[in-house]
Amino acid sequence: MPKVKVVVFGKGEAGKSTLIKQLIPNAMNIEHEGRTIALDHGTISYQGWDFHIFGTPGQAHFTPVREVLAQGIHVAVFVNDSSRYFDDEDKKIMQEMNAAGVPYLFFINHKPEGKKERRSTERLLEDFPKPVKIIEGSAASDEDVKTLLAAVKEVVSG
Ligand SMILES: Nc1nc2c(ncn2[C@@H]2O[C@H](COP(=O)(O)OP(=O)(O)OP(=O)(O)O)[C@@H](O)[C@H]2O)c(=O)[nH]1
Ligand SMILES: [Mg+2]
Repeated sequence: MPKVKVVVFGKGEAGKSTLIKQLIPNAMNIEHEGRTIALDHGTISYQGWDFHIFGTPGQAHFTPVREVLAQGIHVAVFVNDSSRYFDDEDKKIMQEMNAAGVPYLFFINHKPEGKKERRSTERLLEDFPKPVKIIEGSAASDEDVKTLLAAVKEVVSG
C-alpha cells in the first residue's frame, strides 16, 4: 500500500492531539501535563492507502521539533481553534508549515465553549497559500475527523 506522511500543525491547545486520538485511538502522544512536547503518531489504513499521521507540539519554542517532523511530508493539516483569535503565533506556524511546500487542509475546530473568531477564514489566510480545503467541525467528533481523512485521501489520490 502506498504510504503517506501527514503532519498536523497548529498552535498550542488548538486540538491537534485530540483530533489524532479521535481518528486513531491507539495513537501515541509524548506529552507533559497535557501538552505535547515531542510528537503524536499513529497509522491508519484507508481506501488502499497507509496514512502515517504525525502531530506537532504547538507551543512557540518547539519550532525545531516541527522542522524535524516536517521532513518528507506529503500533506499538512492546520488545526485552528475557532474560539481563539488568529494571531502572530498562528501566522508563525502557518509560515513554518508552508515552508514545506506541500498542500494543506485547514480544519476549523469548534470547541463547545467559547466565542468565535469573527473574521472569515478567507480573510485570515489572505497572506498565505490557499488551503486545498477548509473543513469545519470538532476534533472530538468521529464524523468530522473522518471527513478530514477522506479529504486528505482526495489530495494524495489526485
Ligand atoms: N470538547 C472538546 N474539547 C476539545 C476539542 N479539541 C480540543 N479540546 C480540548 O482542548 C484542550 C487542548 O487540546 P489538545 O488536543 O491537547 O491540543 P493540542 O493542539 O494538541 O495542544 P499542544 O499539544 O499543546 O500543541 C484539551 O483539554 C482538549 O480536551 C474538541 O473538539 N471538543
Ligand atoms: Mg498536542
